[in-house]
Amino acid sequence: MMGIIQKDLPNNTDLPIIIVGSGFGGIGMGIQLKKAGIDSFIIIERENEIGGTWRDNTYPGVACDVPSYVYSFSFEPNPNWSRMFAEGPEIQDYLLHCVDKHNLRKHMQFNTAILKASYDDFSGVWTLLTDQGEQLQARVVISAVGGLVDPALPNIAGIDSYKGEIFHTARWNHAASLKDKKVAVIGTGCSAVQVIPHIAEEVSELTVFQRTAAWVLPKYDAVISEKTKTLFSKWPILQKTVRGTLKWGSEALGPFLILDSEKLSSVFEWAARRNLKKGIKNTDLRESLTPNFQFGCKRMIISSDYYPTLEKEHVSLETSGIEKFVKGGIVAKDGTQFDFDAVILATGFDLGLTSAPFEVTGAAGRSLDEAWKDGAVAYKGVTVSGFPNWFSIMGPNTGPGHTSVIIYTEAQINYIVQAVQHIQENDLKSVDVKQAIQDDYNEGLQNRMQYTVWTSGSCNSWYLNADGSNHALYPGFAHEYTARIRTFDPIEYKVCVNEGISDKPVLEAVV
Ligand code: N01
Repeated sequence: MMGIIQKDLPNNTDLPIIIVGSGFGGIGMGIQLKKAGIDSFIIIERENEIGGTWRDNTYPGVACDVPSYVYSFSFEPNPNWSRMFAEGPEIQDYLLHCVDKHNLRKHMQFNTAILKASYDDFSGVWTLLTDQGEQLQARVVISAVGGLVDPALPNIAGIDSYKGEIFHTARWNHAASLKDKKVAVIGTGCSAVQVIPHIAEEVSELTVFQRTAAWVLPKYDAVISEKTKTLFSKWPILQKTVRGTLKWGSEALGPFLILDSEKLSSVFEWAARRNLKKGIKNTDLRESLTPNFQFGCKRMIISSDYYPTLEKEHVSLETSGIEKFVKGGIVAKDGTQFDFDAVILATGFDLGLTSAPFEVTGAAGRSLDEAWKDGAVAYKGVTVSGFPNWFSIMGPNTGPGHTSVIIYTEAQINYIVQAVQHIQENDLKSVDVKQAIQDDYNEGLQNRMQYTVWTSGSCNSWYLNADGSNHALYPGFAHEYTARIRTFDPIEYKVCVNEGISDKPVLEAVV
């Protein structure tokens, strides 16, 4: 050990853990910290309520496209899901229930956005500057800001000149009535496919602007009977079995959705073509809706009402592309001008998984943006070398292409709890993943990535960076990822004891 000046520092228990974000990640983290007997944490939330995605996405038809029994915490099962694929408000209620049950509200600080976080090499303390002008200090920071949060607004000429209603699906304007209005939807991703059938029921005309046709599978949704709910309440093991079956079922289908194999992809392509044929009778329309990329390259979509809606008389599909917005509507690339009362942007999100959530400065004054200039990397998606005691939930390369993201989130939470326990029990100043360990992990991961359908070059998607690399998804099975992240191993970390303020930066004062 070298160069330690004995000065009094607050011990670890005096320094709170700061969790940024109160969506699934932040809430799950709070619950598991409490279960581990750790109560000294604050959850900082920029909005005025918890819920993240499920607070923000309130568009008509919003629902989960992963079965609820597996899109929920295994440690907080809900026997009362009303349907197989719960709708948005029910998922938000579930999260509110989790917060109340575990008394998390007393840990929350709402209406506070973090602007900057910086690490002090000497004290090993993170300082977070908020938009309220506060400076919060923490030994450990857990970034749970989510990946699909900030709406991506399209860069279309003249968009500011349009004078009608215009809003994004994730910022639905409930004050704007669409009843008997001429409405456009731009985009045909998961959000669009959910919203289109719902608004089609009330608008007078609906025009859907499609840039890329998507593969759509039928949605096998079902209402859950009261008898089933009672059974699950009385015998939680039954619900656990259903969760396990869903989880292992999706794992079995994983290779068909992950690997760059035309043979494997053709199985789902066949099912999606069948769904298209069944849903769309008009052959020209069917042709326009036939995708030209390998199944799985973009996130698959499930819906049983999207295609039938497109065949309704007052609904049309526009595929010639958008030239520009004008005051009264949109001019398509083929010159056709459309007048609209309202335009709905279902244009997706700026991916937050692979960029710094705000200005983050780690050890030796290096910024996270600098560390990630060639693409976001982390060890197991959670820790980043040179950013001691900084943990991410849903960080780089942790998204699934075939199953519930909550399985991955829970595994990360469990790993972070162990790391925090290790820091607290050993009164450590910091743990910082070794660069070589992180590099090895990511080299292996990116090697595997070349065999995935996501980087096959057959499509463009939000999974990919501008250079075509994928820093969003995990190129493997969920059970394999969760096994890899099951145990926090301090040997993989540079560990620094908390003996006072070091006269050397933490990175040098390693034991
Ligand atoms: O966004 P997207 P999303 N001009 O990026 C089009 C999750 N999710 O909000 O394909 C014209 O998928 C774009 O066209 P193209 C889920 O993980 C989950 O629908 O790029 N069109 C595309 O059609 C999902 O993957 C649930 O050519 C433009 C669409 O807009 C993720 O969120 C529900 C355009 C964007 O599709 C994102 O889904 C909803 C432009 N300038 C979402 N810019 C669940 O049920 C973009 N597009 C859990």
